[in-house]
Amino acid sequence: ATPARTLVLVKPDGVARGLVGEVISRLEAKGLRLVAAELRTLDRDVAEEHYGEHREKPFFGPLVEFITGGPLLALVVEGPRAVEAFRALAGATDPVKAAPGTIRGDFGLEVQNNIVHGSDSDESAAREIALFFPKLA
Ligand code: DAT
Ligand code: MG
Repeated sequence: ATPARTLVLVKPDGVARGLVGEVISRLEAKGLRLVAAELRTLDRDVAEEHYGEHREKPFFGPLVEFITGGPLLALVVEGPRAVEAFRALAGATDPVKAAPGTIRGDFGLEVQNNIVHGSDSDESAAREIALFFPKLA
């Protein structure tokens, strides 16, 4: 069977702060393997599609502005239970509540600017990988 895959984003705040190497180091050290990588600035329609589940939330507008506001690094990584493994490395959504030792817990202070994205299920991973890397899906 092919190993599980997940979509990881180093969001524009993480790229601007020079945390790309730190994030890649942590996921590689964990044993996850890079399958694809691309630095790009998202169009609004791709951002709205990516975060479609949050369309009705009050933070949706600011979230789309933030995620389209500068280059991000999109990664596909694979390994056993890749979705769960990367979510554990990332930590809780709110970086103040995220445990120290996690990416968000070590580097973040604000919910919106929480440095990384990781797909939340295998189904989300398949959808998000198809959105960012159509040739891989
Ligand atoms: P996660 O990124 O941990 O999967 P999510 O899917 O619930 O979290 O939300 C997507 C992103 O939206 C999250 O990374 C940061 C932002 N966000 C979530 N809740 C928020 C809130 N209450 N205020 C501002 N931004 C929020
Ligand atoms: Mg989510």
